[in-house]
Amino acid sequence: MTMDSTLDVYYEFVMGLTREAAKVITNSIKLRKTVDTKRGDWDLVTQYDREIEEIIIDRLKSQYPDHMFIAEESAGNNSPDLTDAPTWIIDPIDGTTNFVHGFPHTCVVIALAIRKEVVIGIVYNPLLEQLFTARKGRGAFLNGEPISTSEVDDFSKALVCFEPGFIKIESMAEYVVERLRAIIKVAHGIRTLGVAALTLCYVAMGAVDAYHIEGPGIEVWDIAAASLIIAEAGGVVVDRVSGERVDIMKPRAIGAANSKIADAMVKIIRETDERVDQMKNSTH
Ligand code: LIP
Repeated sequence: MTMDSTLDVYYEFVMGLTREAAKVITNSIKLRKTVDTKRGDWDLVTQYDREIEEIIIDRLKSQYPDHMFIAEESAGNNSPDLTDAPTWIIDPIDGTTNFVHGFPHTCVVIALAIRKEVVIGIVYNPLLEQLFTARKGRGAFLNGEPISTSEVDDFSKALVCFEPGFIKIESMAEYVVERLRAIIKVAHGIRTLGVAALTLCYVAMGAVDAYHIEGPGIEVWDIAAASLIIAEAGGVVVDRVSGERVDIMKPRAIGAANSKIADAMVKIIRETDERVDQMKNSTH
């Protein structure tokens, strides 16, 4: 079998599995959930996150016993390692707070990395029936139709998504507030959805031009699948400090329709952070 046909077999298998696992979201969205808090009240887990993760890992393990797994609810607070082995990277429910509230922007996320490179990405919101998929080198799709990032290359015309929830963390608060203020001043508009993987896919489909996500608990499972989907749709996902391609294991990410928009966002955040550092130094 060629590499491509092996990937196709993995892809077909995991697509069926994603749909099956996502039924748990559909069936439980209106039910009362048992909600546990992880790092803070912005970082939640329910019994359904654990149930979906178990379904996905059990089925993948019995099909591919030599594959590795990095999954949100099994990883706990440990920073996982990514090796060269085929590794399934899973967020059983991304946007758990949305899920808890019945806000219908929540999804199952599965990526496969081989030799540390993401080769399959799937992000599925069963509530709005949005299935984003990509295989390396073969384009990005929404419900089977090809998608591409927007042509906006002027930041003042960009619709930008952002996660302000991390204002709750004292050490991040001023940076997040000031980044938000700076982006609002320059961009066309700002939105916040509370679900990293789906928002990155909105960049991939051209509905959003840039998205910044960074904070404790934002890990490889939030960005692995969608970073391939954005790349295959013609966009970029960069590190907000270097402006270079993001290291999926250290996601302080900017997803953007193109490099021009990504560069503009990197610059705004860098200048804002410098101002906050100066303010903090002058008050000490
Ligand atoms: C969530 C992210 C979201 C962020 C939340 C949380 P989870 O992931 O997708 O963007 O604002 O704090 O980290 O925990 O629902 O998988």
